[in-house]
Amino acid sequence: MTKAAVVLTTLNAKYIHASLGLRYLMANLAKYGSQELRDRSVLKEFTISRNRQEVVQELLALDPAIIGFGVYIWNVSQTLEVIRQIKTLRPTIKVILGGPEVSHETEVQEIVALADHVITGWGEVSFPKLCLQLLSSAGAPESVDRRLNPLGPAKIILGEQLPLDEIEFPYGQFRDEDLDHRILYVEASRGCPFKCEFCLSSLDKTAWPFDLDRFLAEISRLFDRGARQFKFVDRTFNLKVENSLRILQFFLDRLSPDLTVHFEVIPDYLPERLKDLIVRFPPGVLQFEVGVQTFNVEVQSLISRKQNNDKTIANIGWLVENSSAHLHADLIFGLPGESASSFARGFDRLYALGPHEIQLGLLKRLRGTPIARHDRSHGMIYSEKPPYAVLQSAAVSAEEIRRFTRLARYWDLVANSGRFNQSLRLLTDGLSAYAAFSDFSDWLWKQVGETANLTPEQLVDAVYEYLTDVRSLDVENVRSSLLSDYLASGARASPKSLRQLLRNQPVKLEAQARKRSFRQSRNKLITQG
Ligand code: B12
Ligand code: SF4
Repeated sequence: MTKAAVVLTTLNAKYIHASLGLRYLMANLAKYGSQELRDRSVLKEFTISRNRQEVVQELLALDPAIIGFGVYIWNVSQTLEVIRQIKTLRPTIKVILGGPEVSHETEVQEIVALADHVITGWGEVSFPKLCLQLLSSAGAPESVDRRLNPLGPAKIILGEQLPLDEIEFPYGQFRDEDLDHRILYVEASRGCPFKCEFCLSSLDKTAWPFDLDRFLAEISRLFDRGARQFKFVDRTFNLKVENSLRILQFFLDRLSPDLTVHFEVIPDYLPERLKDLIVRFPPGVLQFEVGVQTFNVEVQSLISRKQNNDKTIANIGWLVENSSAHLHADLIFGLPGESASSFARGFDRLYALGPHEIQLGLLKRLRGTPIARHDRSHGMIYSEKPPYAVLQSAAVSAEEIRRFTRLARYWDLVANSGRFNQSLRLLTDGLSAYAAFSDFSDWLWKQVGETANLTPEQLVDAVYEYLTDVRSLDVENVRSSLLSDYLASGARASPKSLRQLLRNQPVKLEAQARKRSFRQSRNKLITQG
């Protein structure tokens, strides 16, 4: 080996997201490569908002022979720019790509064309092997190199998939700084047995669990080092109930005031034993992301999503009523065959159950996903730019999609923010909560013409104006619910509509206490994209 430095890098969506994939790769460099390879490799993370030139300079300053990039839907455009500059400035550096975004449709991607190699799928075994190959041929005399391997490694390499127990865990790679300031992604199982066509995990065919004793020993070490925010990336946490029970019990035995544990769950499977354990958790600890996506049975069957709607409703209702878990339920707009009115009906069913947040997502055509088979039959048109959001379908027009996108943004600001808990009830009052909120959203858009940069005070004034002027609700009633929401949110400025009331409002200890508890609960929220 002449130059042995390997840099593993990625551009995370935000600083709080620490890359789990790259830490797996780092952890397996010695086992599937060599100790020397591990000793001379570094992990370097950036965020997508970092200046591209600075990223390039920092990478080049490490003078590596190989740079491995983790490529995802949120960073592919920025990573492409970085690689373009690196290839111009230092063409001898070998660029290896990996990650879900470059694991499919490699033949049409500009980023792939620029790279030297791409490892599709899992990277733990194939990446170290490829690095060793590249480094040894870089160090060997030209003639020897050519004789040993006349063509060199292939450009597109299918990542080797060993049984999970042969893979080293990544958790030792988290530094104390990560534990203190970032979300810790952890993984008790990989893959998903379901086939929802919009989802990349539908290609997995099955889910593989890690050995639970080994896994929990790792999590215990993280916990002892002070980690308190865990986010499980398992596609379906409640798939294998024995494992779910042991994981929940693990955290129940370690309850502490700042502990939060986030799981993705399938909504229609909640056996009694699981319920019995869930109810034992105090508020603030458990966060469940419940993928509902659609209640329309025809759409479900079209996209191969198996979901029992009655059980889904019963389980979400049960969780809201009986547990302290924070529920975050997801719906997708724009699925093939789903019209705006069918989506509205689904929303109303979900809203009536009272989950703490409803995440309104727009359908995306992820590279490699089977949903593409409906493109013709359902008139699906997607953006060519990441994240490849749907622009139009036979069931929803482009204007309906734009309208939904604005609504989803306002829904985040007003409903999911938790800042308008009482006033939201007034805003959604009507035969259809969705239609009522849509009306507010259309009105707000006409007034402000933007969905970003709205301060909490502007929103308070807008809600006030809408409810009193447009809906003609009783002024005092509206003011009192807005005031109560505003004080609970802990905001300090003074919206016009509440100025008089706020002036008369002594700074009460009670309000300060509410402010603190609001902040605490917001801090606990780990939101998912
Ligand atoms: C954490 C996460 C996020 C985080 C971001 C984390 C970050 N680092 O910044 C947040 C919450 C922001 C996020 C957002 C979104 N996400 Co997301 N997210 C995930 C999640 C749950 C976990 C990723 C993970 O750690 N996996 C575990 C590790 C071990 O797997 P891995 O990352 O794939 O890494 C392996 C291989 O890919 C490979 N590999 C990785 N890097 C490298 C590098 C090299 C050099 C090599 C050789 C190999 C290699 O080796 C690793 C080990 O085997 C996955 C689902 C999942 N369970 O994987 C979805 C997932 C990655 N997200 C997905 C999607 C669609 C989104 C959203 C578009 C969702 C939305 N809102 O509609 C948004 C994007 C927002 C945007 N700005 O565009 C898709 C992937 C799409 C894609 N092509 O990248 C996934 C796979 C979900 C799915 N099943 O469809 N997400
Ligand atoms: S949406 Fe959920 S259940 Fe469906 S394939 Fe993806 S991970 Fe599995």
